[in-house]
Amino acid sequence: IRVLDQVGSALREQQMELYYQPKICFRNRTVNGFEALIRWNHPKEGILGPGHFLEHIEYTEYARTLGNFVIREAVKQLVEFARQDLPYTLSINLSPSHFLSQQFRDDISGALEGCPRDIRAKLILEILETTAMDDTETVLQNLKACRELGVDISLDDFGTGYSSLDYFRRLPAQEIKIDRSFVMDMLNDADDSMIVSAIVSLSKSFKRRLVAEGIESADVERKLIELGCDIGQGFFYSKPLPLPEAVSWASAYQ
Ligand code: G
Ligand code: G
Ligand code: NA
Ligand code: MN
Repeated sequence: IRVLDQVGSALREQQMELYYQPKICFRNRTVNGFEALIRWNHPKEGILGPGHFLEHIEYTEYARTLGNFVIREAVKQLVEFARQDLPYTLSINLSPSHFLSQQFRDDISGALEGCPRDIRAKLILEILETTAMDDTETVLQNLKACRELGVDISLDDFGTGYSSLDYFRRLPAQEIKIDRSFVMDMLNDADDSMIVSAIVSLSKSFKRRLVAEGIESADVERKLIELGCDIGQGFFYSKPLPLPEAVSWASAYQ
């Protein structure tokens, strides 16, 4: 309860901030965009990651408050990228309880009101594979609403949720993000490596863009490129950074 109250006041006092982790397009060797990750710039504790507060606000009104903050920040940033002629996409994470709520559609369409379609097309919503499988009717409606707005859907932590292939093919998701647990150890663990290969095949068969997260070495990167993965993300490139640093990192990348 204390954490809850603190998160509420942190949002009001603008202590929440997005950090940006670059995503690399393997084909062009360019920065495709960033994943925005929430940080709490705590006046006493310093920078706190989501592990310190996220689970405490899930299923409370603050999940929605935080979600709306993140959506609006991301849209603001995409407008700024467009103004500077920067072609970057921006991926955001949404909490399951917010995404699964009735209010979600109004929240996302409200945040995108007046936003040109080419800018909306740069926004990617990361939905946990497990969330996408929940309460299918609302999920499908909300996913459809996002697609009508021109926003892309990414299935995050893919491989951890046991999706049925039949359900998977009906999900309007343009991107799959292989869970980092499979990527990090894929050169040492034959099972992980086979799971990554299977997900690569699946993404190709269904023509979904494939992102690998948790890349920590050149060897893993090389293997993923060889397998045919599209986009990479991980500490090998950069950790999540405050916006100005992320933008300079990206403009220096080549
Ligand atoms: O950034 P970090 O590795 O600490 O993130 C830990 C977890 O928190 C990740 O699973 C990530 O998806 C989640 N997360 C990060 N930012 C956000 C956010 O803005 N909203 C939600 N709901 N989850 C987030
Ligand atoms: O679950 P999700 O994909 O949203 O998690 C994203 C989080 O994963 C980021 O907040 C980041 O801190 C963490 N992360 C990003 N790259 C790496 C990596 O290469 N290795 C590890 N261990 N964690 C990473
Ligand atoms: Na994510
Ligand atoms: Mn993930």
